[in-house]
Amino acid sequence: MSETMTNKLNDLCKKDIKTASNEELYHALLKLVDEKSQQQVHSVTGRKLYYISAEFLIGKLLSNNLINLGLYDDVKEALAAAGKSLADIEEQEPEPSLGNGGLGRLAACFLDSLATLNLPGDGVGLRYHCGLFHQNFKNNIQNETPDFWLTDSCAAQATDTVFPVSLAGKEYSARLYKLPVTGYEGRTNTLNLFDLDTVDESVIGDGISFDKKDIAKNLTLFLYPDDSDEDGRLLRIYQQYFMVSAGAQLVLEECAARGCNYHNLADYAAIQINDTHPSMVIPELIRLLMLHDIDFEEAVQIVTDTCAYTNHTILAEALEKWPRHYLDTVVPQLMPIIEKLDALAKSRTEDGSLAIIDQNQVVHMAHMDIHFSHSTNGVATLHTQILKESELAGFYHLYPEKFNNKTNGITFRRWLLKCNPSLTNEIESLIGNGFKKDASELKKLLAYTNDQNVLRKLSEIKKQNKEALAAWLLHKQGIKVNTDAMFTIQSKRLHEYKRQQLNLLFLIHQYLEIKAGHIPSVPLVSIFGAKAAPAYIIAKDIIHGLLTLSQVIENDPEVSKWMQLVFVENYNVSAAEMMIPACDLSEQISLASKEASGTGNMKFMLNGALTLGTMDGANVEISEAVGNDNIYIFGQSSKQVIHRYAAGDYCAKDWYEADPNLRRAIDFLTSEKMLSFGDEEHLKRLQNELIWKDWFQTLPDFNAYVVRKQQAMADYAADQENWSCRTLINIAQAGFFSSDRTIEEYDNDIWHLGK
Ligand code: 26Q
Repeated sequence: MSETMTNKLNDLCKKDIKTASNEELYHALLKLVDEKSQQQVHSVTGRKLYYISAEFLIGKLLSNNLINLGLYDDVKEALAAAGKSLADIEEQEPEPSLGNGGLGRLAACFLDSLATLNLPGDGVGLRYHCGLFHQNFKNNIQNETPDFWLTDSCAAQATDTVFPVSLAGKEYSARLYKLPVTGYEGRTNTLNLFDLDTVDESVIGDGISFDKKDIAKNLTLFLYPDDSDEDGRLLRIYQQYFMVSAGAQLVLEECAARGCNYHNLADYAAIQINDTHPSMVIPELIRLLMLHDIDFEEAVQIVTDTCAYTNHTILAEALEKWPRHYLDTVVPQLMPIIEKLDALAKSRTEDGSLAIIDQNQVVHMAHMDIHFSHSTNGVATLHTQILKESELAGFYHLYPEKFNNKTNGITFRRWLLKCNPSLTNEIESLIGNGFKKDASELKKLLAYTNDQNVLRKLSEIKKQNKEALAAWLLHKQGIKVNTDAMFTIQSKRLHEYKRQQLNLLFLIHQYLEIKAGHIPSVPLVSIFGAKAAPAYIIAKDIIHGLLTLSQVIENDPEVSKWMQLVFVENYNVSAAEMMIPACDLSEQISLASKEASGTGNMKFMLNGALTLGTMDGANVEISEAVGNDNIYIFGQSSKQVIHRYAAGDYCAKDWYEADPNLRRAIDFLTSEKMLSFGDEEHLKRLQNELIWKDWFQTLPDFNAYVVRKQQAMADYAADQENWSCRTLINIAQAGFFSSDRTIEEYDNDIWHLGK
């Protein structure tokens, strides 16, 4: 009842909400959420999950919490009656900057699903003051500035709980902050974030630079501080150990309070290690158990039974390995334990490649995880298969029973209910609201594939979402886009393996074709969102190439009526929520075998975009779910790619020379037109990279990509109703990709959580 809600909000505001400012209303709503969510906090019996992760990319929380707590409609109505808008109030909320990409967003979706499924599962991470950098563009180049997101109103609540953590022989105090995590008609869990009281934002200098040695002041300033020098790499180890030592102490304290005697820790706690960043929790827990008079052998068994590890990448350079002297410096107390674990690992196998400490005195974090946890999982069927067959084959032979797959998922509360209310309402009017708790019910939509009214409605909703995105782009970046065009979007971290550069080459090709008088079947608005790691030079060159081309197009009226290139500044969760519902064609064009899963692919599908993608990661499962007619697949298979790598004879230059279109596009990077807006050093370096290196085999997939994308454009132009029908099939088949399904699988196979 909105009248009761009006009274409630008047009370919380201590004034008539008609006269309250958006800021006052924001604080009132925070209190409302807090009260309601506290009612859903339950005590725990049996096993409780601790999901330890360097990232939790949670996004803004207010609307999401209102939806989960069943308050959204009443609040919206009460506000509307007072002439206020929830969207405006949401503007008051800073977006938490606690993550970077897929792994962090996955952790956030998992927390939502755990709470929704009434499972006891808390997050453990760090309270970064500035998190990931804020991105802006100047002269077509990415600049990084600190993101001071941490204001009083949004911060997780400080507690009196403090744990001692020893870093490089000095004692520090890790303070616990708690953030409630609401579930959709479920329970309230907690995201536990640790921080140091002495961290000082004023030490940040130019851009995001700071004194990397002053640990007391800098420890939790940034997520993934620049690690191009040794001090930066050491800082990452400081952060990781701080997180896991405090986390391990929290686990032990909570379990003891519930009656655990530590010998039976695995009956009270399940710990999920999200990639290798929290791997030191293994030796740290062993160390702490030994301080409680448990001998080494038993401690190893307890920890193995408690911990499980998720791998999110097969890129060798992302598998963390540290020179042992880094660990000697930062965590000397762990080294005797890591050495004993290494000896134990070596006693289990003759194969030196499975050692924790290798001959070069390098410590392999993933190896420690696999030996001393009871489960190792990949994040999509293909990814797990590649781990078993190649990347981790030696481990798979040693421990076949430990390996399992858990295909990623996304929470439909944020990625449908919250970000696409019109589509949600339409679905509800067709199949009822059961899909909100059981995503497999979306299949009921298949009954409407021939219903012209429904198909027309879907097109209308898409068009409205495109208008909304256009208005947002105009407001934020002063860019006007043509909403009659087809919208194609590639939004994800910038990385060579994800191949934003392939998209760039297509757009150059398209530009040159239009200049040559070949008019495309439909105007195209090509949208990007991506941050490049500050020290990743080629990634920044790719951004430069895209921004420069964008200007070339914009300044050419003959072309700009047919194509536009928009790069969204500072891509984050809020931007994604605007972009994804407006997308017609979802670009998932990584080099096959390299993208572990992808989760953006699932979000676009759920919101009625068709996928243009390679047979990589979860794209494979998406293509199986929707069938070949409802997805645009192109490019080499993972087998071909792996074969080409093994043969070691890939020569980009041969491809450059053999294909005139490709050559023309690559040459254009340093053309007069590009140089009139762009910088020669960046563009030349990018061009050379493509001709002489091209580690991620962009060139062999170029032609297939162009053909497939133009096919999609022609299909879109030819028959809107048929396109709409295919989007409906994608939505209907998206149920499998709910993180509720993923979490149920983790619980059944790995965690076995209590209540
Ligand atoms: C590596 C070395 C040293 C320090 C940091 C890192 C580092 C940092 C971040 C390594 C990896 C990451 C992030 C990885 C990530 O986001 N992976 C993505 O995880 C998603 C969820 O499983 C998958 O869907 C994506 O395919 C995968 O790329």
